[in-house]
Amino acid sequence: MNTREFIEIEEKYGAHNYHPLDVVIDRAEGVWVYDVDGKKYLDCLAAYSAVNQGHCHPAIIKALKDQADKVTLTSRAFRNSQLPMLYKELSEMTGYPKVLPMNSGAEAVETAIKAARKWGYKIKGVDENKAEIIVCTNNFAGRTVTIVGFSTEEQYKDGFGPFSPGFKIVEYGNAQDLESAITPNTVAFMVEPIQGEGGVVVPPEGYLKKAFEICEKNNVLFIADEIQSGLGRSGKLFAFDYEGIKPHAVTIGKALSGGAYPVSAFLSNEEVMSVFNPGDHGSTFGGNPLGASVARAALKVLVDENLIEKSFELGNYFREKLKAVGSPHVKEIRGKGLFIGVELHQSAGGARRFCEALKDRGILCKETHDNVIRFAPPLVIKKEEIDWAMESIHEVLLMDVKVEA
Ligand code: IF1
Repeated sequence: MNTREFIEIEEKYGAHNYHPLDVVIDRAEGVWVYDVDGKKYLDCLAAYSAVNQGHCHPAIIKALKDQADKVTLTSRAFRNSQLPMLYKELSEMTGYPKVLPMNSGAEAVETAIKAARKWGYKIKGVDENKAEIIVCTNNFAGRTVTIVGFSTEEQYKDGFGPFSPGFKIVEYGNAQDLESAITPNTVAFMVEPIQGEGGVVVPPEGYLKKAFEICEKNNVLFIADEIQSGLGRSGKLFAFDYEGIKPHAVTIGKALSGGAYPVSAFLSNEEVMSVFNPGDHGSTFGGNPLGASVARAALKVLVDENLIEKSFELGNYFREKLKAVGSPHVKEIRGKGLFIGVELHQSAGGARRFCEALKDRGILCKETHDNVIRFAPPLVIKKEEIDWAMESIHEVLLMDVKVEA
């Protein structure tokens, strides 16, 4: 079957909750994906930073296959030989002494919300059911009803109410706004150190540090949502590392498994994690040996292949090349490491058509918030592959540009 035939079947039977590009991917390796017609594309989305290690990384796939032949799921009613080793390796790598494993990013975020609220009641002394959590404009933290309830994107909320109470929204990047929103009932401030879906928005320098200080001063948990920005994407282990802070808690996911299996986690300190007693919280697949084995391999690849440093260096290189195009369509080039957003002027006619044009040239990107093209390839990308892509990106960013006679 060809692309068109696959699309017809997908459109016929599938819910229309996405509007994907018309490319039907059949296999992938490293930074390259191949469609059913045999066409080859450079993947500049990396499954929203879930395949930082590159598609089908051999070491990760080997871990998946080897563990699949041993045991895949024990439930948490019993223990298994992979989870304690993931806990240890993750704790040593991140400096967080306690780990709670889940599957999707949203589940890690829901875990963070429950931990913050219970910490508020049991340790901070907030009155029962009065806990407030502060989040930011243009946040994206997942698709559960509670999480979309504090989104500022109307489409993510439309038709899904009623929503969970206890959330306040402040302007991203505005520390004063945060300080003004804090009350004695505030238990946490949850923030993406770099907003992904919000358009790869890097907050003003010093914002995260100031926000952390405000949280410390008010006995409020600072929770960093690093599900997309973390694990090397930003050129550091965590994007908050650029500000030299250590959040009280962190949510991770996506690249934690290198895209081979859903694995996420909530990381924190002994005090916060102490609020969870047996039976309080959990998940059928959370902490399963197959996911744990895959996550261990994925973290090892990040370190062994020096992908965090590569993201830092090649991200700077990529952004410099994008700036050098000097396209009048481009309003701003943002990002850190290989987490890059190119915001276009309204007059450019929207980012989607640029992504379509790039697809026709063998490069897969995703627009976000209408006018931003996101470039976030796997961190294993080579300099020469960026150079190859830049030839087409250069052309596309200058399309319809009237050259002065
Ligand atoms: C979709 C967006 C990105 C995330 C952050 C938590 C989660 C995500 C910072 C939840 C997930 C995914 C969800 C996916 C597309 C993608 C996305 F466009 F939706 F917003 F990356 F920007 N925190 N982001 O980015 O993790 O439950 O999905 O594992 O829903 O379309 P999840």
